Amino acid sequence: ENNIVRPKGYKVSWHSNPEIEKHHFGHAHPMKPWRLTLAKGLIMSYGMHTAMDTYVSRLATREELEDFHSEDYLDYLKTAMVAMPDDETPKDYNLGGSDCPIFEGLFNYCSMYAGASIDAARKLCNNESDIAINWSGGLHHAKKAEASGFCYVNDIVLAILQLLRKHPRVLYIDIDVHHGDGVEEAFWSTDRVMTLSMHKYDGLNFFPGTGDLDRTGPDSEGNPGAHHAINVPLSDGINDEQYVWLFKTIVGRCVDKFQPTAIVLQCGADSLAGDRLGRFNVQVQGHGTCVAYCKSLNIPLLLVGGGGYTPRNVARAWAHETSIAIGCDADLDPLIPEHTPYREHFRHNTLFPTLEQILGEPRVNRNTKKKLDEIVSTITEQLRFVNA
Ligand code: V1P
Ligand code: CA
Ligand code: ZN
Repeated sequence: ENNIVRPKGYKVSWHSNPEIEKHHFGHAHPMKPWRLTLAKGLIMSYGMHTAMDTYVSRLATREELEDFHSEDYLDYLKTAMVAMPDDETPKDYNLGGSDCPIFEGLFNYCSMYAGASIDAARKLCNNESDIAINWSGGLHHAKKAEASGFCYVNDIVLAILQLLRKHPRVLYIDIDVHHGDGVEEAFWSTDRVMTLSMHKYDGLNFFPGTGDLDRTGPDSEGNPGAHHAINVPLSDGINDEQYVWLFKTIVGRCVDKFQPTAIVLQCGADSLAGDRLGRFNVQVQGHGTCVAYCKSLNIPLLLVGGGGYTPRNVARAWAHETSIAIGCDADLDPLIPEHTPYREHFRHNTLFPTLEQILGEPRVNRNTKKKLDEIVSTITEQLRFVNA
């Protein structure tokens, strides 16, 4: 066994439930809750569970879900399976299509990942944790009364609403390869939440089609939400060096200007090289450096999951990021432990495969230095309008 020691005077809470992992979106669907089983196996084979406060996720209550979602949408979500015969595909609330299928146990699945994010947020509010982790959450596309992009209930919005009970200002950061549109929309008109998403952007050619650089908040100048939405549109093939430089530069400036009292980091692992739906060349190290940077700010931190469609890479990233949260990353043997469940899934038996091992041939990098500099200077200008 690796001897992972609990950090002194530093508390990490880990919220999970094996029930969540058993749900199936359907065989051709890229979202596999089973990736959470793979991640948990890796986290536990390194012994990291002994260095955290672990909690079994519970179902969010109806009242908690109604903090954001409409009553009619929740009613429909709860009864969809019973009401709809198999041969009928309802399109109400964007449910039942190929992206957001209705499957067995859907409402329990949604209520449970939401319950975990709400509990995690409460741990931070009570000062019972410094970092709280829910890898089953991070479902950033869900709207008040609409499912979207594999997301039905927006656990991030619900968690931020909890944080806002205690915290004057919350910074939301989203490193999923997709635009965090649902969270951005929910807090569009407030200056108490700043949303920052980095994502692949190519107009309507890449889901969800929003998140251009000039989407910064409500246009009307009197609206408090003006300038509080930050979007970093990227092209295919961005590498660790560029991604980490952008992340530290932009997050650093946001923290200076906005002075958040809590941070929520959505760690979507579809920004990693080799992802089934992603387009970037980011590696486990670069993805993890974003988490390490947020931790270094010493502000209460909520880590949630999100996308991630190549399960072995999702598990590697979230296990590595759990170790960063605990502060034991330097103690992990990069060679995956012999007794790890499903070890055969981790080809090359390492936490940190090289780009060549992941891809054979890396994706062409379409992000020029000039474009990235332009993004940083535009956002720096935008932040001149932001005060704590
Ligand atoms: O592109 C679309 C829609 C379907 N068209 C009408 C437009 N959907 C995407 C959804 C991606 C959702 C990402 C979620 C997250 O940000 C957070 C959990 O990671 C989509 C894609 C794609 N390549 O973009 N759906 C599917 N692929 C899909 C493929 C097979 C079966 C079902 C869905
Ligand atoms: Ca994103
Ligand atoms: Zn995504």
